[in-house]
Amino acid sequence: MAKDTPSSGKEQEVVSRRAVVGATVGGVGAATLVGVAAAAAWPESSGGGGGGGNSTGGSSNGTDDTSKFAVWDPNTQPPEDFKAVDPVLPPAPAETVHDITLTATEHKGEVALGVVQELWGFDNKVPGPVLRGKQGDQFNVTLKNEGAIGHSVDFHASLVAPNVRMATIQPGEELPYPFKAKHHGIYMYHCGTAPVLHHIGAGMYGAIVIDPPDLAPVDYEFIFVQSEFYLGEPEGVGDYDKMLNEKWDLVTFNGFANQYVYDPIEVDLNKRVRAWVLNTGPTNISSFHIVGTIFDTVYKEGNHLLRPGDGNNNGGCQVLDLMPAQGGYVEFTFEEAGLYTMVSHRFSDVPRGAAGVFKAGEFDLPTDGDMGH
Ligand SMILES: [Cu+2]
Repeated sequence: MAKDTPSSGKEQEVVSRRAVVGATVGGVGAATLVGVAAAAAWPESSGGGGGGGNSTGGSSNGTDDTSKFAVWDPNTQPPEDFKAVDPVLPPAPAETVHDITLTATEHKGEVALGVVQELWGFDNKVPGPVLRGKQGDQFNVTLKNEGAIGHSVDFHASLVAPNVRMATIQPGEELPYPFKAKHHGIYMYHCGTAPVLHHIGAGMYGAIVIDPPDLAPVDYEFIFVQSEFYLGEPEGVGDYDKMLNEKWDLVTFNGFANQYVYDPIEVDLNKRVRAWVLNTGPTNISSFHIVGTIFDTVYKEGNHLLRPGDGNNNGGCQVLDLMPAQGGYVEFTFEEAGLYTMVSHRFSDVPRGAAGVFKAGEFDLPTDGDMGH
């Protein structure tokens, strides 16, 4: 189980990455990187305001009292020792049979600097643990409910009878969910208990990666799960009326607004990087883009759309577009030393937290903090 999660045993790696940032930029902190990497994209204020979210015009979230909701101030500065969730995706374990226990719980967690919500999740994580195997592997999942309300799990990577395997179980119960991963891809899993929108919106989702048989070796593999949050009261659960009305407050990669802006991902130049991306929604779209790069390889929903040598005459891709529950990967290299901002190019989501930074190679930070993007 533990070996299937990207966050296990990675603390040291995070620490060393952070140390390199400090050494390289002469102790310039995460707050400076926020300004340098995203100055033009950041609002002076608002963006995370209560009842803000997707402004589709006219629709009400059903309450006049938006003051009760938690609010994220996007100008909040991270502590110097801020550590992002490790985005490294470890390789699939050698075993072909994966015995996995997933525990459904409710817990308190921070989704943006200073914003704590009651989260419904798997293994006390939002997103839940990343699972990985190869095409043809057997997954013997056991769902345990250690929460206070009914939950369930729905693996999009499985071919099973929903009324049997995806049944809601009550607190204290458990349910076996065995399946064979017959089709490769990056799939969503989520709680399917009614109202599903509320359970997913409160955090009950995760990714399972089933490697294609011809997956080429790369220098770095990362995974980014995009999801949006609909802030409820401070330390309360996400607001269901906001979810129904598509008024999200935060858009995050791996469950925390701007975390890779505060704690950039370090890579060497001219190395091949693969970024797996899954959009778990529950409702928003994703338009994954990295400023200053072109993707030369794109895999989406079980299919290679672009790959060097496939006869495409050096075609390039700027965005991996993902509807809710879709996923794929892109590959690219950084050719010049610098800071490369990743975003969802649905740009109203950027001031809501859908941004991150890759720090490629060694360089001196500019002093005026303007990247012109
Ligand atoms: Cu649930």
